[in-house]
Amino acid sequence: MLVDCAGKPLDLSRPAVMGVLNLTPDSFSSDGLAHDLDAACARALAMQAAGAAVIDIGGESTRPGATPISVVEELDRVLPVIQYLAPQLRIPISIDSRQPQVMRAAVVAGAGLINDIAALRMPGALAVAAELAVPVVLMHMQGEPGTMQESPHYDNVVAEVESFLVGRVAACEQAGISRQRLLLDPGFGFGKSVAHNIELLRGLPRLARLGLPLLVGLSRKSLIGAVTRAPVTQRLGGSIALALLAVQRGACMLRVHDVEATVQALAMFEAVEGGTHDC
Ligand code: 7PM
Repeated sequence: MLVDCAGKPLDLSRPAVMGVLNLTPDSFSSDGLAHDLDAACARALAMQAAGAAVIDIGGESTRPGATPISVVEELDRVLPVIQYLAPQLRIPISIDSRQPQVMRAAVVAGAGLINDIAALRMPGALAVAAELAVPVVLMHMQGEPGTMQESPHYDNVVAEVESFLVGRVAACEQAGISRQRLLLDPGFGFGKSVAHNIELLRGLPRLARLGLPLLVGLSRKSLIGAVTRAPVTQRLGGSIALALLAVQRGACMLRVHDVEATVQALAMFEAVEGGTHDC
């Protein structure tokens, strides 16, 4: 399946990698890119060369406990990078934002995809996404980034994530956003305990049966730290394992920090499983 991202094609017929370019100064993956346009752009080009299908650019930290930033500050962080990078990349840029104003400015600046951890629940977001006519990732989150990890609760995490996503797909269709433009994401780590995350990964095939492409973000997440005790800088092995387990269960896009290693792991997965895997 080829999805058009504002003129740039995204091939979802086989598992694809979304490389994270984090422009928040405090994030565990920012790697000091926040204040260095050249370094940020070099990183994006390197991720493309390593086989990324999309570059995800975000300026708001959604780390548990993070303090919210203003729209102006978010725009200041992401717009220069998008403007500079979009003409140089052959792959699309996704804008990781909950704010409709940021979505619009980013797409005008050259982004081709919206990645929204709030699944277009901010006032005005549905209308803006409908108007921009680019693909949208709808992610599940219980609570708000600042407090979501304090006491996550579900009776059945897979069923509840599924019904939330089904509801957001309906809201999108009602707002004039066709299903063809939607990707779904269970939101690993967003208002979920370690047990919830593992249950959700086991239940991924059920979400895949909704018939829309599934994106997952498991790279470096605290789940790996909880199981292995590895600090955030040393979670590559766990991240690769979770990436392949997710693809095996129906994920068709992986949001990762380590593009080269993930692309290599996927190549081996496909060499063995190729053909049998339906994305
Ligand atoms: C602290 C906690 C810092 C979590 C950074 C993060 C996802 C996402 C993020 C995801 C989609 C990170 C996350 N995670 N967007 N944005 N899905 N669609 O690991 O899982 O970068 S932020």
